[in-house]
Amino acid sequence: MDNHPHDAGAVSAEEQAKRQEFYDRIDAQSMAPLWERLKGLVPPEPRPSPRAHVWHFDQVRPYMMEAGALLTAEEAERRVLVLENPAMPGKSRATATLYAGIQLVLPGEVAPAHRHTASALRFVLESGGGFTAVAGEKTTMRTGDFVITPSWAWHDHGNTSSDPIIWMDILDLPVVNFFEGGFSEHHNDAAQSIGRPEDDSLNRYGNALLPIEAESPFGKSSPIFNYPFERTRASLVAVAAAGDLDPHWAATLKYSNPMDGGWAMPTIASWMTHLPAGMATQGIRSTDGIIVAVAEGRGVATIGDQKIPFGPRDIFVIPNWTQRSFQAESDCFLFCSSDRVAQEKLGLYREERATA
Ligand code: 1HN
Repeated sequence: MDNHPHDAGAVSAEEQAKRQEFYDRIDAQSMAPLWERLKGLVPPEPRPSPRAHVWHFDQVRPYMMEAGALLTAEEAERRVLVLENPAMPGKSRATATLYAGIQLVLPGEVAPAHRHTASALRFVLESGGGFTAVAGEKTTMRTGDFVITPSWAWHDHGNTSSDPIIWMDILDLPVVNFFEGGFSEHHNDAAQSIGRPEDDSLNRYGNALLPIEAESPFGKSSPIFNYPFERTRASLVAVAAAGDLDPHWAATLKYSNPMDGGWAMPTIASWMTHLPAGMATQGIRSTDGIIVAVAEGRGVATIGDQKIPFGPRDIFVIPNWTQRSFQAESDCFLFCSSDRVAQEKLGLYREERATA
């Protein structure tokens, strides 16, 4: 509450010293004066901790391969380089509320099975055909696929192809750890046993059909855990071809949970935006901090007063309550994730469109 209408006036040095002496005494009793803290506790508008930042894939990839030569996926448990927002060093966060990293699984490797209450998503950056197994079912991870590991689901990754697989991980760890409610455990076997055909859940839940007595196998998370890029891309191309381009959102479709029509995950919102070549969007800002991975295309993102040129597989951060707009040099497909779904559930989400 910075915009205080009442000016309390100046305080003499003597009064100030007296107050300070009081603050020091109550500090010893684990108490503090709210009037000294109020401004920081209730800012008039969001004050983002993260800053806009880009990791260019061409620069990141050699470090991934170097990590690949240093240790095996099994040794590392997960061979990941954390994408840490430069304004929040040591926090393992890309935005205020989301963890992000880049993971490498080399041919023949296994990232051993474990589970945790944190939810994870993968966005595949480069793949000749590695896979993940989730709760007894395998799915091949192809470039551009959006893959979910629901809370408390056993998961291991493998790569039986002859090429490395590289993907971006996003987890809700900062949220789970804020509540200090997290659990995790290791599986007895490196790779869990597979009990169903590949892509069984996509076939049952992913064609605008549901089992006649559908019960959500993953609780609040979508029963689909691979949303193939091929399908998402085709839908977006059709939406753009129909002329449905929002000035701020271009063509944007959210990944949804077919059980309830809401977001695919309970804590992380994900969507894909398509800008046909030449399109420039108008500014918009929203209270969610966003991580963007470029599935296809080249362009420039304007984030606050920063211009960030991007190309395929680059990853960048849009801080909360910071104006964003995009300019597409070629047809762009942008994968985006944020804490929007959590903010919506808590009644906190707001957005504001710039007037042209
Ligand atoms: C995790 O389980 C994975 O399963 C990736 O691939 C990154 C970062 C922190 C905690 C758990 C994975 C992770 C992670």
